Amino acid sequence: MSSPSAVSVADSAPIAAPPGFTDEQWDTFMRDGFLVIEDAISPEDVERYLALHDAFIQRLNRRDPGGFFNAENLVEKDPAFVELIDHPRHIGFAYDCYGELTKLQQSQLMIRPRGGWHNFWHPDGPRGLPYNVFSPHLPLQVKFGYWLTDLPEHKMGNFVCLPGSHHQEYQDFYDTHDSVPGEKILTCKAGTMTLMHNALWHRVEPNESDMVRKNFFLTYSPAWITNQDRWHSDPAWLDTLNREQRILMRSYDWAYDWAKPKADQFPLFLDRDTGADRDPDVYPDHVVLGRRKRLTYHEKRSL
Ligand SMILES: O=C(O)CCC(=O)C(=O)O
Repeated sequence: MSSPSAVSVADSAPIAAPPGFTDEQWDTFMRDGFLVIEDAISPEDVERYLALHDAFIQRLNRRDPGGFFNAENLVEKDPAFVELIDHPRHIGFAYDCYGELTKLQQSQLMIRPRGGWHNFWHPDGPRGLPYNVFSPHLPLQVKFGYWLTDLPEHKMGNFVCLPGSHHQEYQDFYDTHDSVPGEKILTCKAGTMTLMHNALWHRVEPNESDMVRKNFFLTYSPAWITNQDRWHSDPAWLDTLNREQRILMRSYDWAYDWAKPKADQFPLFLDRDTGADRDPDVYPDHVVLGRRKRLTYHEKRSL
């Protein structure tokens, strides 16, 4: 668990949403269900994250120290990872999808060493009644990959996906490790960031190399989708976070707050272009901020 500081961070004024998708990136993401952004993480940050990643692993008393490892709710487990909740290199992309109800749904740290467990083809999200039934176009989860080690070749525990497969509910290769025509085996340099649509079919290559694959995954969703890695966050830990981080963790006492957060949760961000906390001319003035719908980036694009 975390070691929360006793310091409570006072709320600062709302800030403008950091940059997100370019129109071209959005088109690629929606077409392929996947987006690769090279050099998104500076070499200094890659080095810093790797040191934190290694230190985190070393502190654990792992039963299988040579095997696959996945830590969940990473951001609450070590104060060093708190910055990942709302880091400006990716949070604007999540905000473009989920706007004022954006939530960090899962944060993970992974290692994939030689011979470690690696998963079968699958999409993410619910199986029996997938998100696609209700949301055949827009993702209800977006998973950001922070790649901290070079993956120059195949068979290094690479992430593999079938671009464009996020509209196909049934695949014969489900729950197999089969190689399929059209698959993309991610090779990339450390410092690459990827975005994945939840419904994209993906699997993991075996690692037959001596390089240990190290990465973070951060998954965002609307607040009203169930969390993947926690029930609630520790209130003392929440008190150490900045305003945006605290909102993004979406830790509420009242169940319906995940659908209708209380007034103090708005705005999450101001409009990045206008600085406004609300959309103009859509409601009469008496409608208060927390009860207003605000357009997301993709809605504005299709106006
Ligand atoms: O580790 C990976 O590359 C992918 C993991 C995965 O399949 C998932 O997060 O759903």
